Amino acid sequence: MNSQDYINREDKYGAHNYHPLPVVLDKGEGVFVWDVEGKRYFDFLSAYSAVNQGHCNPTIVEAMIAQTKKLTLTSRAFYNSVLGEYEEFVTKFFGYDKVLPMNSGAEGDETALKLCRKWGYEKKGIAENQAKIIVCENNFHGRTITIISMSTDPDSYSGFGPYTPGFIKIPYNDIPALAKALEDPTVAGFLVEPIQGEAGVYVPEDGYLKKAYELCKAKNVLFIADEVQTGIARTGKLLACDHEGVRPDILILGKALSGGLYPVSAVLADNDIMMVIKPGEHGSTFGGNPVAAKVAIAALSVIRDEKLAENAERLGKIFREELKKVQTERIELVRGKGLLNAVVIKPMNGKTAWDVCLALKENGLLAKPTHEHIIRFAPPLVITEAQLREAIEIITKTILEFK
Ligand code: IF1
Repeated sequence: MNSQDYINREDKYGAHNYHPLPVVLDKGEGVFVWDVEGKRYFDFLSAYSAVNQGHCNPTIVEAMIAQTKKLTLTSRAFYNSVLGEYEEFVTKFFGYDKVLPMNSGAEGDETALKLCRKWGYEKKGIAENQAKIIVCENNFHGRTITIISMSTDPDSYSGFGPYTPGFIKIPYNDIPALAKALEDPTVAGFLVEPIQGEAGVYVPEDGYLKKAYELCKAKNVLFIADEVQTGIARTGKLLACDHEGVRPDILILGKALSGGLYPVSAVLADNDIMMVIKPGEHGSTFGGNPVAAKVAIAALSVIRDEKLAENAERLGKIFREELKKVQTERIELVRGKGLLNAVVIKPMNGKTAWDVCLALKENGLLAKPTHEHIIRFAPPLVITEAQLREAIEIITKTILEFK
């Protein structure tokens, strides 16, 4: 079977809810992936920042195999010997009293929303069913009905109504709009991505998160950070909120929490918030299972031991500096933090970011367009400076092909 055969089979038997780049991957190691024909590529998507620790990271793989041979799932009807170890590890790692383990990022967001609403009723005293949560335009928090109810992207929400009420949508990176929305006393929380990923790696102004946090505090509103994509060293710090010294009241993590081996997500908060959820009120069959617990401990240990935040910070600067030097009207803008970056391409002669990504693939580098003319560049954080410079050469050469 060649690549086209694999693509045809997916096309025939799989739902058409994606439009992938035409490459069929078969193997991964570190910053590289190989297609079924054996061609090697730099992976500059990292499964949307889930494989920050590199493909098939041996430390995480070993931890997973060992636990898989011993005990994989008990459900939360019983205790298991690994969950407590993970709960202690992850809460100390991020500095919170408690964690609530889930699987996907969307489930993490859903958990945070439920937690926030319940806190609003029990602690803030909001009248029954009146709690509101402020969210930002162009957000991306996942695909469930409630989450798409927060979305302003018609591709995400159109045709899937009726929607969940209780959200106030304001522009991102807009402090006056937040201040105004916070005047409503039924507001329980403000949910925000420290950098908007899907919107095109949209980095807010310096000080935005700090100011937003302070405004929330003044109104007794929970500051909820969705760090599913930005967290776990991607932006050059453990959390993107760390850049501004902001400690979210509720922190949502996913993706790289497992290094891409397994769906693992988590919601972290202190006791006064987390303890409003009582037995039977929330959970999931797989959440906090022994394999996930061991995988997450290993994945976070790799981040710490291999100093991946520091590497992302240093190499991210080189990436942006080098691409800003490239003399071409094709590149409109380079932006990002750490190794979460975007290049805004000027569409010319009908060629879009998609065409550039196809050419990048031919030249041995995989990246994904977001919207018509933005390309996200986010390699695994284990990338070395030499590898990064080689990748920058491929990107530069490719963009210059589009004169
Ligand atoms: C897809 C985007 C990235 C997320 C944030 C929660 C979730 C995500 C901040 C939900 C998921 C994904 C999902 C992926 C594409 C992707 C994405 F382009 F759509 F926005 F990364 F940039 N919060 N992001 O970014 O996590 O339930 O998927 O585990 O194919 O939909 P999930």
